[in-house]
Amino acid sequence: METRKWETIKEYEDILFEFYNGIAKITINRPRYRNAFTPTTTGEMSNALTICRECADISVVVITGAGDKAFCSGGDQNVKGKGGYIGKDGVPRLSVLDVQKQIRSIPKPVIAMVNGYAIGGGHVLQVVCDLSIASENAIFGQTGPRVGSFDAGFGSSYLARCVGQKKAREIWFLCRQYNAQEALQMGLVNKVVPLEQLEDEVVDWAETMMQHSPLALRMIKAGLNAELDGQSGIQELAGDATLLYYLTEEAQEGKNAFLEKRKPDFKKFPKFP
Ligand code: S0N
Repeated sequence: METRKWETIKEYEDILFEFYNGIAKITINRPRYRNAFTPTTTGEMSNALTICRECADISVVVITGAGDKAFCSGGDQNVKGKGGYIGKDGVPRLSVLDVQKQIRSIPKPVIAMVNGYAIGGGHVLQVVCDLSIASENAIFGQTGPRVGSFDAGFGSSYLARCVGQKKAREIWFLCRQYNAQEALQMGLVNKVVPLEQLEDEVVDWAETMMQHSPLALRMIKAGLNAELDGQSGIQELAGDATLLYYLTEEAQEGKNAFLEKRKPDFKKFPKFP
């Protein structure tokens, strides 16, 4: 196992947010509760993901949990109230949904580094990541129908895209737990490694992707999402197309002509077959 020096990007209460060689690592830091999340946790994750999106030095995002027992055990049942999870302001929220949307829409690869239990809303978190690498001790499953909750959004529909409709229904209806090898076989994760090799493996995958064209990775992510995400998915892909268009001389000609108060000359630009 390689020792690497992760630098703190920003201090938070419930998460660690660190940087190493182009990789940002968000660690849910509540091992006492198997890294269950509260509105504070999800609010901080949202904030960190916004920084990951904005910061050009960050190429890949890794999400994990502190310790060697859990990735995340979902919503903290101690603060579950009527209408959602009650934060310090006394307002019930389901704010992990915002985190899920950010993970899907950030135009950079997000890797779930699954280092133990990924259960309930914690399991959905690993499902929505672009790639999942698990340690041999990782355990996967949904508990919703047993504990009075469910995720009928990405946690069901995207899960079914990963493992198939029958298996997704089994996972939700029976609330069983699956070990890492079973998760690998059903397409829930990309790779399983011994716990002590987990971070090395994740960093290796991140560094491999960082050798590739960031725009190509961005477009592939947007394209894979667009097929599933309806109009919001198409909006992401279309936004990327607009970004690329703005980089062309053809788009510059329109803007320049307007500012120079002349007619644009678009005839000179090629019409590719
Ligand atoms: C993870 C499990 C299987 C680990 O078992 P293990 O190793 O035997 O440890 P325990 O002794 O059970 O736990 C150690 C201590 O940690 C506490 N703890 C564990 N999980 C939670 C939790 N989720 N909330 C609060 N505390 C937790 C234990 O209580 C224990 O504490 P002490 O020592 O004091 O006894 C096992 O722990 C387990 O099954 N955990 C519960 C998993 C669960 O049911 N999670 C909730 C599932 N539901 C959701 O996540 C909500 C869905 C959701 O996120 C969502 C969906 C759609 C829209 C919005 C939302 C949203 O909620 O925001």
